[in-house]
Amino acid sequence: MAPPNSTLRIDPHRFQRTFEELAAIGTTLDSGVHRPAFSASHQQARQWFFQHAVSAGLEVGIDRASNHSALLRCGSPWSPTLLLGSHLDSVPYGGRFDGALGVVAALECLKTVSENHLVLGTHLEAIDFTDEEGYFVGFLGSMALSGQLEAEHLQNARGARKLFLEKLAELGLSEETLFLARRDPASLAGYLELHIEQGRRLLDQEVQIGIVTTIVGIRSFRLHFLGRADHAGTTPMDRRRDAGLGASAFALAARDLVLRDFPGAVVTVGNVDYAPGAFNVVPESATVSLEFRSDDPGRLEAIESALLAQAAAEAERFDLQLEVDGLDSTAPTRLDKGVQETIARACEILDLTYTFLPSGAGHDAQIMAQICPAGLIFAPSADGASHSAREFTSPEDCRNGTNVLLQTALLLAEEGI
Ligand code: HGY
Ligand code: MN
Ligand code: MN
Repeated sequence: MAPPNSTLRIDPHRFQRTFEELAAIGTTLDSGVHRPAFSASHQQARQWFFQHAVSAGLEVGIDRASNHSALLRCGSPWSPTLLLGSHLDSVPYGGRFDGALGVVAALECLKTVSENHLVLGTHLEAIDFTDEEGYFVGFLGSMALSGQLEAEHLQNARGARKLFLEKLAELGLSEETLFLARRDPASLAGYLELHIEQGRRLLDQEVQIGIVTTIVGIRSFRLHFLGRADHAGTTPMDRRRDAGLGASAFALAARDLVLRDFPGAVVTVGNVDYAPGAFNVVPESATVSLEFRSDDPGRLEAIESALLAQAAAEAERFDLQLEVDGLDSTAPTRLDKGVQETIARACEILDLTYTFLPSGAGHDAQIMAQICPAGLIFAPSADGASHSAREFTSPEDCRNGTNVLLQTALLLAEEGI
């Protein structure tokens, strides 16, 4: 017998209107978005989220880590809450689907359940997590809500710590309040997230939905190559201590090392900051933003050791000092099997093709999976593009993904996890 409410579907036109409204906030000329955490455009998007939720008759709330939520009480007062979420912050000059799809889809699910007056075994909460992209601290909001945030994460903020504290203060928050955002895991029935794949496997396999099995582990460091400022014209090439050469040699060597010794893992030098940064001064220092990922904890350790040894070797080669700051470290995570199977059932109800696959991108789902059953649903990305204005997912794929989120939520809310 078909589960109750298995014929329920979202309103695709309302979804699309809502999505386009959000995409206009912080939009860039090439139809990307620029909404780094705590920026004016990010705050504007969060206010939009609240206004939209209130006008849909939903309760709204902000926790002490500035996670923004819309709540639909549709269970008995003591029912647990099923979280449907993602994030409204973006990478600098990113795409309009990363994170936003999941938040708009969650809102649409709550509206659909509300207007059909369903009574479920759980409440439903659409949540927008703070700083998922780690502009300051990676997965800040979900780390705080899940009780995993520690003082050292804040000390090692990837973005400038002073600016981070100022942004918190502007919101009436502080480092201390962040820890008060912790939720009792017993109050949560689970966590579901719809997200764009940000790769091209669904596209290449011509499959409509991805069901994520594991999420990659991520580590990041800041490497300081320290040399000596000298005159660019009068300092012979063999008498320089050029920090820029150490950084550049490291970036190339890191790529070769991972390709050769850790196939399938990835390493990225996302930024190098030279100082003093003038045409006519040999760089005194070069600060490297290093990040690497693997779905295997043991390999992450091995990659870290190999890369830091490589950095030390390049520093020695160019007669430089090396200082290493450890920043983020997120473990590879397996997602709940039962939730994966429920997502598959939702796809079958909707007659959508699906496949199980790992995620090379990090997600709040891997943080929430530490305290409750979590599931992650992928919608296809055109050309696999993401973290760029080229990001695109068709209205049909957005609609399919949101209906899978809705049907999965209904199955979990009615049958428990
Ligand atoms: O970097 C990531 O994988 C994600 O977009 N935060
Ligand atoms: Mn992202
Ligand atoms: Mn994302």
